[in-house]
Formats: sequence, structure tokens, C-alpha cells
Amino acid sequence: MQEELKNIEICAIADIKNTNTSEEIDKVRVKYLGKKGELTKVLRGMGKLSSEQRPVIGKIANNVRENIEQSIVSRINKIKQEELNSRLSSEVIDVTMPGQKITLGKKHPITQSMDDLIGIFTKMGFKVAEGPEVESVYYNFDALNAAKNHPSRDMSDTFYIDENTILRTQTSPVQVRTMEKTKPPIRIISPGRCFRNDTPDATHTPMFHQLEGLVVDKGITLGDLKGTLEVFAKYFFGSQTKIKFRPHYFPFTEPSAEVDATCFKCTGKGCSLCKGSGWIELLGAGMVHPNVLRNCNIDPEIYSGFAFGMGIDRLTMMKYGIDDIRLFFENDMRFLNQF
Ligand code: 2NM
Repeated sequence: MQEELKNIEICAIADIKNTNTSEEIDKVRVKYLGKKGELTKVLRGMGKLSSEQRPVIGKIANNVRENIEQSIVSRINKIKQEELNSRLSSEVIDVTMPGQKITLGKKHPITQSMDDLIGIFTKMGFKVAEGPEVESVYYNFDALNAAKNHPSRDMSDTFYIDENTILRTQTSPVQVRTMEKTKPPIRIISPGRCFRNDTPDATHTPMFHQLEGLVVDKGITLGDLKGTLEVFAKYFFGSQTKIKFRPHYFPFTEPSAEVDATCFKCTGKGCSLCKGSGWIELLGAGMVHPNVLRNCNIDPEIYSGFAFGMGIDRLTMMKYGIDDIRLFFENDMRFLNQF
């Protein structure tokens, strides 16, 4: 029996030396020290021994068990150390390596323009007003004095959600909503997305951006409109800029005008940008039609107002010499990174 125990110890220690992982060493432990393990089997036979032999063999057996256990513990420590060493050498961090580049985004050119425009007009005392992009036919057309048979109401020009609901074709409904719920003096701008059922080409996209302005108070005149737009044009294109009014028609203003600015590229001499004329179309404007004021419960005998509207996309194209509006909406980073 003594022989047998010594043998078990030798075999166990040899097995332990051959292990390389925690799982393998666990298997060896079960093989020798487990419930059905080799050492356990021998110890079960001890009942047959004489009372003199039993303590002697018992002592040897305990010794063998302790040796095996100790050998397992030291092997586990060695394996853990090796695993740690291999992780330390494979997971080295080179603190001198360049970091990962963080690419900073920037504002879309349309957003930059919108922010610039908002900056100019808020300095002049305008407040920014907003409204829904899904709008009622009433706010988009009826309240703005558009004739019932006005061609812009047609399904081929306007996106209809249902009979009474559309995507706004301009931001004027925001002005109407503001006039309805606030008493003059009113001084607002309404920047935002607009929608028209246009086939995309170099100068049209079905979604575009507008900024409109509205002032209503006692004694507002065409002179106020001219002065305001002149200040705006000088801020936007430079202090040498002049503007002129060309008569025009809008249903919501009377009189109405299209406003041109001297070309900021050639300062009025004539170039490719202004097609030789020296002038660039800036925006549409006019004195708010009395019917529009009445529709908003503002008495046109007491109050008057002016309004104007400009295409942000178009102005941005002019500013940077961009010849195709679709570029703004294609998300091509080679284009967008230039601004
Ligand atoms: C334009 C041109 C002229 C305009 C009119 C109004 C309102 F609500 F007061 F009647 N808002 N915006 C207006 C006037 C818009 O865009 C080319």
C-alpha cells in the first residue's frame, strides 16, 4: 500500500507538470483527489489494515495528499503568471503612438447662411418666429389673399397631404399665425424649409429654404422697407452695395416689388455672375395687403406693414459661385468640406 501511495504521488506530480491551463489542472485534481480519484480509492481500502499499520499508512497518505495539493497550487500560480506575462507582452500600449483622428463636423453652408441672416436681422430688432412645415391650405394660401384659382395652389405645384393640408410652399403662414396671435408692433423673421412640387434641376429642388420678414406697426411705410433692406444688403454683400426696386406682383403685398442689389462680384460693372447687367435679384417684398391684415384681425386703417422673402439656397449659391442647387442636398463630403 505504501508502494501504491508513492506511485500515485509520482504519477500525479508528473501529470501536474504537464498541464498548461487552469482547465487541465482541474482535470488532474479530479483524477487524483476527486470522489472517485486514485488517492481516494486507496484510502477507502484502509479499513482492511491492522490497527498498527493504519496510523502509519494514514500519515503517508496525508503526506501524499498534501504534496499533490501543494504541487497543484504552485502549478496554478505558475500558469497564472505565464498567462499574465503573455497578456502583458501581447497587449502592450505604445503611448507614443499618434492618437485616433477625431473628425470635426461643421455647419452645412445653408445653415451657415441662415445663421448669418438671422444674425443680421436680430441685430436690427427682429425676433425669429417658427411654424409647422405641414400647413393648412388656409394659412398657406387663403389668409395670404391668394385667389381661389391661383396656379400655385395646383397639385402640380404644391404637395397635398389631404384636401386642406399641404407642405408649406413659403414661410408666410408663420407670419399670418404671428399676426393672428400678437398685437402690433410686430417685427419678425421666419427662416425655414419650404416645399414645391418641382422637378429637380440646377435651380430647383422640391425642398428649399426661405427667410421671410414682417414688420407691422402704426405708420410703417415703403421707406421703412427700403431702409431695412438697404441695411441688410450692405451687411450681406458689403457696404458699397446699392439696391433698387422693380415693380412686381404678389397676392399678399400691394404694392409689390422685386429687389435687386448691385453685383457684389463686379460691384455693378457687369460680369458672368450678374450676366452683364451689374444687378443681382435679391428678394421679393412689398407692403402687406390690407386683406391679409384684415384676415388676421389687424385694422388696416390703423396699422400698416411691410414684408419680404428671400431664397436662402439661391443667396448661398451666389455667395460662393455655386451653379447647381442640387449639390446642397447630395451629402457629398468633397463639396461640403469646402465651406
Ligand atoms: C415674399 C415677397 C413679398 C410676405 C408677405 C407676408 C405676409 F404674411 F405678411 F403677408 N409674408 N411674407 C412676402 C412678401 C414674401 O417672398 C418672396
